[in-house]
Amino acid sequence: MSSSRRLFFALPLPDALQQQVIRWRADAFSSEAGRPVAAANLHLTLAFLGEVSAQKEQALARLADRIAQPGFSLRLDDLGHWPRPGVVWLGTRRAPRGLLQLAELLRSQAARSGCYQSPMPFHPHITLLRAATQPVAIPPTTPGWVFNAETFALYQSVFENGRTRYHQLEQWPLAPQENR
Ligand code: 3AM
Repeated sequence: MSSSRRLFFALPLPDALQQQVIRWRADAFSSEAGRPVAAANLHLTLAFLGEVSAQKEQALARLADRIAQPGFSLRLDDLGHWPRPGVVWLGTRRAPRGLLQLAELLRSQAARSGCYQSPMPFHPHITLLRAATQPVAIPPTTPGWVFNAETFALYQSVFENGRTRYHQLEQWPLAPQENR
């Protein structure tokens, strides 16, 4: 049996924000629009790693130990629909520099460790609905919550009993925010 696991780095959503998002989402989208992502699975992906061996996982986690990036805040004021992957997402019109730097660092460490990185530009987003392949009515505005990112985490994606679940394997603090 292979010991590799399907992994990614992401920002976890604080519990209170998870709850706000799912309450708002229930009103904002019709039930036919797509399959809602479970509250506990809401996250903002920083770097997708793919199938990773135990040895490479350890190496990437030890590199993450040395990251000393400051935390940052982002306003969740953008919404969109990508019909091809069938994703409805919540994002930001102005990605803070700290977010872009953290993603770039994790992606370049992943690439140097041999994890294929998509050439598509990084578009920070929180997936709200999946299997949204038909046209979706996107609300014109979002509640514009502010997401204070204070940690980032390594997740394993597990497909079991017909459902994908994300298990948080390890979490790292971001340094106190600058300019607050
Ligand atoms: O929920 P989001 O969209 O942020 O889309 C997958 C999900 O991100 C993404 O990794 C996250 C956890 O599964 N993902 C899956 N396969 C991918 C790939 N081949 C991928 N991202 C880039 N390349």
